[in-house]
Amino acid sequence: MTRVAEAVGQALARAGADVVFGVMGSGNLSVTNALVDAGVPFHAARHEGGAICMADGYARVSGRLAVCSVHQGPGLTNAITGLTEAAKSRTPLIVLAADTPAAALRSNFRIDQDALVESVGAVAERVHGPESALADVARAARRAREERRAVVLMLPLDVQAAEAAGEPPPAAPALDRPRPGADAVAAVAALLAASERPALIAGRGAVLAGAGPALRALGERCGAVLATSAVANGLFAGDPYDAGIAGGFSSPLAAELLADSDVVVGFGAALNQWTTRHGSLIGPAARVAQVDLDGDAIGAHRPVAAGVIGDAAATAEALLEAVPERPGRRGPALAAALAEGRWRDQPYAESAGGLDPRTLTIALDDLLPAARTVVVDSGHFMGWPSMYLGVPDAAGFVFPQAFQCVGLGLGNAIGAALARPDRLTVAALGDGGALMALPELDTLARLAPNLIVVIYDDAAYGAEVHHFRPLGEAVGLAQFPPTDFAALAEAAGCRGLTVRTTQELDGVRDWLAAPDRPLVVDAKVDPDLCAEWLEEAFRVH
Ligand SMILES: Cc1ncc(C[n+]2csc(CCOP(=O)(O)OP(=O)(O)O)c2C)c(N)n1
Repeated sequence: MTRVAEAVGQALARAGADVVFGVMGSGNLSVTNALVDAGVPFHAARHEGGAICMADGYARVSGRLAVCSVHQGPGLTNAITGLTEAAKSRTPLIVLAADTPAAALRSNFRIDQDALVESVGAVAERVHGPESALADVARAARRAREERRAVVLMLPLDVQAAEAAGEPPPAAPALDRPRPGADAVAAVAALLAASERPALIAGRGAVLAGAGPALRALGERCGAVLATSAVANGLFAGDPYDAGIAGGFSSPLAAELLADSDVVVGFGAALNQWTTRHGSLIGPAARVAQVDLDGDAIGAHRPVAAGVIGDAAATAEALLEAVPERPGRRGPALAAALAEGRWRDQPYAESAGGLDPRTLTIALDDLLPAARTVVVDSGHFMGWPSMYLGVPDAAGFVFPQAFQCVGLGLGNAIGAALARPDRLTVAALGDGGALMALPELDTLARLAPNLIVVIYDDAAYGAEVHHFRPLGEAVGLAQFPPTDFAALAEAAGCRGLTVRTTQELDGVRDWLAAPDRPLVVDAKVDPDLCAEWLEEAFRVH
């Protein structure tokens, strides 16, 4: 007899599940075994909070469907923080969550799982019964993919144990993204056709749509500078008119170019406070247009002169047909300025109070192979890797910041490393975020030899220290004695290296020559150096 649990695992494999991360419990072992038997690789995390982040990072980098498998009740609650990030970032993924039987009213494990996951923006789906099970799986997979949602598929224990029945639903046709309306495209085309200094800003929607090539061509057509929100960093890598990240991490030249633009068009970008530096990167006379699949996103943060509901790639292609060839603001002088206008080209006064994080990051940028995936946790430090480490493309940058949550970086990095084992994965963490993800040092040692963790270790929740100290507030509660991350790493089976000077990065060079185990670099950075972007963000906090 085939039970529903097995049939669900098999159906999910057929629906395109590429990988499964999880923590085993009695409620999810059978379905996960079925996935593995159907050829889907399984990777064990040590905490569900790690497993969901691994699935998120894997999906972001591979563009394929990742699954996270958890036990009912506490297995799911442990995954909720990472699930919130995935849901807010619109990562297409599936959480397979066991659930208590409807009649088990007194089960210790019982919670309202549907309400819980819906409250954080994920989609609650359910295997309702043996007859509907295969259709339920197909619907969950389709919603994850087509709607770009984090879907939680509930698997009640009694339904799992029942005998499988029912036929697979007929194969669904592939769907094209909605084509933009002709009038809306014409309105944006008219703005670009009249623009002297256009800028195109791409966000995560553009990355998910694969809009990079069409946007590069559109930029060329109308003579625009190209920029991305932080989360889409890398989308225009190598383009001579790529100004890099728009927002707090913008280089001085990028900020100047963006603020001086007469037309700004966002593609799958919210144009929120972060991307516009609280509005200051969009000049008062600039005309703004926004392209988004979600009508609610258009004009949400700033009034727009034109809006298009449509896929970023399809709309960029439609605009290419409608916009005449123009020089816009492009020319050799601008290309030359951009080539020398990166953050690492800016002079700075080296910090006197310990390792300068800029010097550290520039040295790493030189040392580490260019074929890399950079994954950044949240905290004060997060500007350094985003601003000073180059990335080869959008898949080479993972920025799980939609929930502004500390501690998601390590799990995302392990998932990213499994998605792209051909590239070196660089996990940039703060000491606070590293300690929140500590159980996954064990997973790191088991699964991801080609991964370097760089801990910007200021022995503090630096973001809080730098926020409150200037206000005269005591910050001792956010400061800690030193942590020996190298020893923790070695104990978990990784290599550990403590770095106080750039000379000590020789240990990284040695490791790169023979990366047998992942390397954890504990970089003891100057705790008193406050990043300019953070100072500025706090001024308007
Ligand atoms: C889960 C979570 N807890 C608390 C916070 C508040 N918070 C924001 S930044 C930060 C400090 C993070 O410290 P660390 O990882 O060491 O990075 P640093 O700021 O020192 O560079 C904290 C606690 C948060 N954003 N997320």
